[in-house]
Amino acid sequence: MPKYSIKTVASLTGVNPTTIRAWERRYQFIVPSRTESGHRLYSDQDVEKIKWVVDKQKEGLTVSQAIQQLQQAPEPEGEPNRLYDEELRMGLLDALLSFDERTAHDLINQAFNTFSFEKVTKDIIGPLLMEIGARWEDGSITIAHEHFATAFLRSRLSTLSLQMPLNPFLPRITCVCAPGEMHEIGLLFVTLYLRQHGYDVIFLGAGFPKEDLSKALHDIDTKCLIFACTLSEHLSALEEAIDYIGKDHPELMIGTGGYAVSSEASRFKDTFLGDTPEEWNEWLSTI
Ligand code: B12
Repeated sequence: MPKYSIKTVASLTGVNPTTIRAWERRYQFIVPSRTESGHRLYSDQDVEKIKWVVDKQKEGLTVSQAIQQLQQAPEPEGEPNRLYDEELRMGLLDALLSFDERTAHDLINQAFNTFSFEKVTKDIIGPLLMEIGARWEDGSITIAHEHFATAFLRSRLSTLSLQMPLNPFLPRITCVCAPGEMHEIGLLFVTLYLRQHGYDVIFLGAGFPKEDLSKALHDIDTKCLIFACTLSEHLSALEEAIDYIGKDHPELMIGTGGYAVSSEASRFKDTFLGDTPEEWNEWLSTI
């Protein structure tokens, strides 16, 4: 829980406030919360991270080397973290279902501060959205709650890739939902996974008619098009789109994925990327 002012952090770590602010701006390895009046508030984890950098500097590492090591450090296993991610997930769900955007920002900052991108998407955001789906289905929440939650998560997830460096030797990929498909968060997870691995990705989001997509692809210099489909009722439209675009862009590699495709994997055996990052990597290596 955020509780220390920058002055207190400076005295706890021996790093002066100007340097702490500079490290935040340059490396984004800590994202403090804010008080009502906008003052920074830091958590115990933030203080531990700054102390880690100071110790590594004493061992002769530069600040950026120390922070890189910190971000690559494996997630500490065991009970404290599982409880902490559960606490964060429940807190974030409550905040989103009570339309409390400020608390939701604080909690998702803490999540990205404490855990890797993979863990936050897999163990916090994914299950949270499943819970929202179940509550919508049993009528305990409205579609307005679902829209508020997804709009918030979509905007926070989209900003993540700003920090992800591009590998110019990798092909550009275009990601879009199947025609008629509006579930785009799963595809956004995949897009962030690709960007984290250096791919330049054009994210087109919710589905639209195949004719418009095919026309636009003449303006997008891309080697690969990846479709997402969550609802089985959109699978026929997806097959038509793959056929239509395949004829108009014979050089384009087309991939598919998502809940509905995964449930009928044999029907999409020529294009299905698989269900796990390992299977995605194998498919990507064939582009
Ligand atoms: C958010 C949401 C919405 C939002 C979507 C907003 C947005 N911008 O994305 C809105 C409000 C628009 C919506 C609308 C509808 N929804 Co809805 N929705 C959901 C909800 C709550 C979360 C979906 C989500 O983001 N999950 C999190 C992501 C990360 O999980 P995921 O999509 O499965 O993705 C994972 C994998 O599948 C995979 N993956 C996903 N995409 C891809 C792509 C590739 C290429 C690859 C390799 C992998 C991959 O990786 C991801 C990470 O593991 C689900 C509940 C649920 N159980 O999922 C219901 C749910 C999917 N919706 C449902 C329904 C019925 C609808 C509506 C028909 C409701 C209505 N009557 O209006 C409409 C249909 C709209 C349309 N035309 O598509 C049902 C579907 C039931 C079914 N038939 O299967 C669900 C299951 C709710 C429920 N419990 O009944 N929905």
